[in-house]
Parts: sequence; C-alpha cells; structure tokens
Amino acid sequence: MNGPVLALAGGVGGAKLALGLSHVLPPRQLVIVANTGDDDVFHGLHVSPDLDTLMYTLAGLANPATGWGVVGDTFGVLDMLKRYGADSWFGLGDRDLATHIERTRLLREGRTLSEVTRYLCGKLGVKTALAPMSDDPVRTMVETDQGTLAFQDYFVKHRCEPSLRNVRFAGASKAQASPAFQNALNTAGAVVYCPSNPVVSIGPILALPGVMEHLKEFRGPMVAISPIVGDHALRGPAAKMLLELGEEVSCVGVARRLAGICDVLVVDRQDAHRVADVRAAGMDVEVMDTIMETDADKERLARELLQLVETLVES
Ligand code: FO1
Repeated sequence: MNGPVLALAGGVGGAKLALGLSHVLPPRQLVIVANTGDDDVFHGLHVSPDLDTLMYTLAGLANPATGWGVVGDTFGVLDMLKRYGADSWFGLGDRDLATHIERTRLLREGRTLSEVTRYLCGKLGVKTALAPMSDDPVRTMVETDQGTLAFQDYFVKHRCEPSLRNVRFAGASKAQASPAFQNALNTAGAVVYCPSNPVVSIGPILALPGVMEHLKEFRGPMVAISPIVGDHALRGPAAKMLLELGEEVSCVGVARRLAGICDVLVVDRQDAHRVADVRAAGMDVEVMDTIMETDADKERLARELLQLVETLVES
C-alpha cells in the first residue's frame, strides 16, 4: 500500500478496531482521526471524550468495563462536587480529570487541540498518530421532542431517551480539518471507517468542509465496518438514532449513508443474507466476524481488513 491507513473513528466501538489496527501496523503506517463533535466543557474544563477514549485505549489505560474513562479511576472530586450541589451527571474520574486539566491549561496557553493531543499521547506512550478531526470547535446538537440538546446532555444526562428529530453539527461549516487529517486525506493509501455511530461519530467528520469531496475523489481503497449487526447497534444509540431519523436500521442503512465515499462495507456473518441489498445500495460487500470482544478479535479483524485493502490495491 502506498501511504498510511487513515482510520476515522468515534469513541468506544471505533477504539476497538483502532487498537487492533495499531497492533498490526507500524506507527508510521496508521493515522487515527477522531470525532470531536462530542466535546464539551465541564467545570470549566475542555473534555474530548472520543479523543480520550482512543488515547486511553491505545495507551492500555481504558476502563475495560465501560470502554471510556481510566481503568481503576476513583470519583472523589465528583463526590465533593455533588456535595457542593454542582452538576455531577457527567462521570469524570479523578485521573481522567487530570487529562482535562492539562488539556485546558495547554489550550489556554494557545496550543491547538492537535498539538495538545500529540503532547498528551506522547506522555502516555502512544506511538500511533492520533488527531482530532478539527482544531476548531464543532458541537453535535441533537434536536429532540424535548428541545435541542448538546450531545453529552442527550447521551449521558438524558440517556438517549428523547426522540430524535434532527442532528446538526454547530460550527462545522466554518471549521477546518486538522492539519494531520488534511495531510492524511492527501497522502493515505487507504481509508478505514471504524465501526462507529454513522450519525454522530462519522457524521461530524464528514460535515467538515472539503472532506466529502476529498473522499469522493480518493484513489485508494475505502472500507467500512458496519456498526449495525442484525437490527442492533454493536454499542450505543446508533440503532435508535437511525430509526428515529427514518433510516433503515441494518447494514443496508449504513451502506446508504456511506455510498459514494466507501468502496466496500464489511458486514458481520449474521448479515450475510443482506449482501445483495448492500450491493443494491451502491457498495461492494465482504462478510467477516466483526464482533470484537477480546484483543485477539480486534487484531484478527484488523488483519483481515488489511488483507482486503491489499487485494483492492492489487485489483
Ligand atoms: N458516558 C456515559 O454513559 N456516562 C458518563 O458519565 C460518561 C462520562 C465520560 C467522561 C469522560 C469521557 O471521556 C467519556 C465519558 N462518557 C460517559 C462517554 C462519552 O459520553 C461517550 O463515549 C462518547 O461521547 C460517545 O462516543
């Protein structure tokens, strides 16, 4: 392959494949670009959940029970905030807070989110390149039957219960893709869409000016792993969101979203009977075991994907 793999990812689901890819590719052959539409400010601190989930996962520090946050973290600060009557619905652990304190300090000194991410990753020993999709603020806003909610309000505070009407990405039209993302779009040998929520994880990345155009004209192979298996999301609210947006909750619904910017959709063995429907949606299809429970599963899927990419390069 001529150039690194550009992996587009959201949080926990995306991080599983990102970890697998990082185990089977040398660091210079992989660039992971993370959604930052979920970012928000809590207690005056800039929190970047998807970047942190990816960073902690790659550093071997992620909480295995949740997929987000730091393993073995304690919640002393949050408990004290609760006593003061401060907002405490967003579960920030004590060690995790150190990341947000340091990130916020560096941002206030004038560093970009890309620079801060590189710095924090370096300190945690992460060798793979991890970059935010943009250094400019983009905020996912969820329009629901209970009004418009910032993404974390919808996702954590309201547990995704309000019914969705629309999703928009505030700031996206004025934001620029980060330097690492722009560079990867120009130099990557392949693009991998990690199995992340197509609406709120991949959606904000695609909403950045110029990204769709770049992907439409991208010369190398582009492959995606469906985050929907059967009629269920592997994780999180993707199925509920697609349903409420009037889209089909299946790998075919995912294919319809990515048609034109992806060559092959990898679907799970359980969805082998939908192969013709995915093709009819405008995408080629491969069947694999996509459910990643162990690190061995993550590496196996990453290897199979890279083999697929190599065969696409040769054809
Ligand atoms: N998810 C939750 O369901 N509840 C939480 O309290 C929570 C806290 C949290 C703190 C830091 C962080 O980086 C992530 C956190 N997440 C929490 C996960 C986060 O809301 C989601 O994973 C993503 O934004 C969706 O990809």
